[in-house]
Amino acid sequence: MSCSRQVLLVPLPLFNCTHPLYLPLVADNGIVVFSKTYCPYCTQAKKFLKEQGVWDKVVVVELDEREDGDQVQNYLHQLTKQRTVPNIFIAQQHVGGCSDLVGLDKKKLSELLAKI
Ligand SMILES: N[C@@H](CCC(=O)N[C@@H](CS)C(=O)NCC(=O)O)C(=O)O
Repeated sequence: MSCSRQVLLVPLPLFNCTHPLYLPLVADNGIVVFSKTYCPYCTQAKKFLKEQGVWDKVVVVELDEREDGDQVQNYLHQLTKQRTVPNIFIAQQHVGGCSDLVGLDKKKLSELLAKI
């Protein structure tokens, strides 16, 4: 699966601010998926988002392709208490991983997607 919008080496404000929305990538984009290229759950989450017709709103950050991937993953862990990928945000809200995304109640998913 190709990623329509790959963001590589975007500077993220690591360790210097605890406010979630200070993560500008999350603040500025409808859907952000922190991912790893080889991760099957990430592939499944991307497929699900494509099926929802919102792929043009998705920014994917492949942590295994970034020099600062470990730092970003540690930061996400601090921020969300989740260490695994995919780590997904929709409309600035932390959704969780793939199982959380695909398990979202249809109404809740529609409400979130209506905000982006
Ligand atoms: N239940 C999780 C499973 C995610 C998961 O196990 N991801 C693996 C990669 S495939 C992971 O993050 N492993 C730790 C790591 O890569 O640092 C989900 O649905 O997202």
